[in-house]
Amino acid sequence: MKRRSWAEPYKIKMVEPLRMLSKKEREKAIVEAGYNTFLLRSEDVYIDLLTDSGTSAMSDRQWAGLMLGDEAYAGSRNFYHLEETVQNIYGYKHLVPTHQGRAAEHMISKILIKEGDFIPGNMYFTTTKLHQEMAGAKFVDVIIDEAHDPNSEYPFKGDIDLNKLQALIDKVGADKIPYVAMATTVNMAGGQPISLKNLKALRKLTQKYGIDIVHDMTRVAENAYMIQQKEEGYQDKTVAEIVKEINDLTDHATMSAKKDALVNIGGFLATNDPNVFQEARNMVVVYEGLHTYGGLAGRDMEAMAIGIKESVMDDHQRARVGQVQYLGDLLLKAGVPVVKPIGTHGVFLDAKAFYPHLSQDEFPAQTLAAELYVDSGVRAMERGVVSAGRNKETGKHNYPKLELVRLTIPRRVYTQAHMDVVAESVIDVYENAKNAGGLKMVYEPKYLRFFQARFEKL
Ligand code: PM9
Repeated sequence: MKRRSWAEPYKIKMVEPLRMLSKKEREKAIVEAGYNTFLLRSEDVYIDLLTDSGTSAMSDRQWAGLMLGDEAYAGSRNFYHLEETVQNIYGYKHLVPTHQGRAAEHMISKILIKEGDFIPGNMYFTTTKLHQEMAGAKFVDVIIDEAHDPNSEYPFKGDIDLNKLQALIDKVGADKIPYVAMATTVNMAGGQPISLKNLKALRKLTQKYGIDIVHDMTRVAENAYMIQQKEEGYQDKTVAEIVKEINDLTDHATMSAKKDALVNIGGFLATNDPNVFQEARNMVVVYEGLHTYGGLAGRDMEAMAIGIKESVMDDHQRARVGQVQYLGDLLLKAGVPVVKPIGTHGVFLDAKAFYPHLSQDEFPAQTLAAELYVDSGVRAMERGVVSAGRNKETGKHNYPKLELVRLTIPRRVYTQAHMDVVAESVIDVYENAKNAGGLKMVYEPKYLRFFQARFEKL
C-alpha cells in the first residue's frame, strides 16, 4: 500500500493573531533586551520558539476540565484524579504536586543529598544541577561521549556510559552517591533519548550498590516514542506501554508538566518510597502549599490529569515529534549545521559551526539567537556557555562542548507553514554568518544567569 503523509490528529478551534515588527523595531527591541531573548516582550516576537515549557495548546477536553476545578483548600477531587492518573499511566505509587518541575527538584535534592555527595547524571540540566549543588552535592556528567558530539548520529545519545559511572563509584564510594539523575529525553544534548537497553543495565548496576535512580520525566513520552521508532523489539509496543516500562525501572521522579503533559503550569514529585513520600509531603507545605495542591489550583491539576492521558497517545507523539523532524529535515537539506540526529522537542543549531570566527568567550550561541530574532522575529534560546554558568570552585565559565541555539517547538501551536518560515530565516542567517560579531556580558546574575544576563555588541 502507498504510504500517506501524517497530519495533526486535531483541528483548530481558536486562533491567536501574530504580529511582526519591522526590522528596525526588532533591532531596537533586541538592544533593549540586552541581546537576551528571555528579556524580549512576547508581543515583539513573531514565532516563539524560546521554549516548549508551558507554551503548548490545551485540548478542548483540558479546557472543559478547567471548569471542573474543585478549589477547596484541602482534598480537592482534582488532586485525586491526578493521583490516580500518575499511578495508572506513569506507575509511581505516591504523588506530591508542585507548581513546576524545579520545586520537585528542590525537594528531592534536599531529601536525598548530604553535603559532599556526588550526583552522576546523563548530562546536566540547569535547574536540576543548581538544586543538587545547593543541597551540597557535586554533579558528575556520565553521559556517553557521543552526546557531546553534534555530528554523531548515534540514535540514543541520552545513554549513560556505565564505565564512567563505575569509575565514579570506585573513586568516591557508593555511599557518597545517593542516586543517579536520569533524564528522558536529554534536553541539553539536543532532546536526545535514552534506550531501554541502557536503562535496564543502569538499573542492574545501581541495584548492586544500593543507589537509587531519580527520573527527570519531563519528556518521558517523547523518549518512549523514540524507543518505539528506533529500538529493536519495541515497534509493536504503544507509547503508553513504553512509558510504564521506563518508569518501572526507577525509584523517584520529578516532572515539569509544562512539557509532555500539555499544561501551562504544573509539576510534581513522584516516588515509590514511602519514607521519601512522607518527607516530601512535609516539605511541600513549607515551600508550595498543602500536599493535595502543591502550589496549583484545582483546575490546573484537572488539566494536567487530562494532559497526561493525551500525551501518551501514539498519534499525538507522531505529530509532535514529526513536526520537529520536519523542521530539522528542512535545515539538514539546506546544509545548516544542527545537532544530529534531530531530537524530540526542538532543533538545535550548532553555533560553533555557524561562527567559527567567534570564541566561546564571545558567546556565539547568544549571538546567533539575537541575529535570528533580528532577521525574522523568531525567538530561540541560547544553550551554550551562558547556560552552563560558572564552576562553583574556580569561578570560571564552564565551557560546554555543545554551544547551541534551540529552536523549541511548542506542542499543537504552530503549523508546517510556520516551520517553513523559520527554516528560511535560519538559512539566511547561516548564509550571512561571517558578518556576525560577538557579544560581551555586561550584567550577570548569581543564579541561572541565562535568564537575566545582559549583553552588548563587542
Ligand atoms: N525546561 C526549557 O525551556 C524551561 C526553563 S529553562 C531552564 O527546556 C528539564 C529536563 C527541563 C526543565 C525545564 C526542568 C525544570 C526540569 N527538567 O521549568 O521548573 O527541561 O517546570 O522545570 C525548560 P520547570
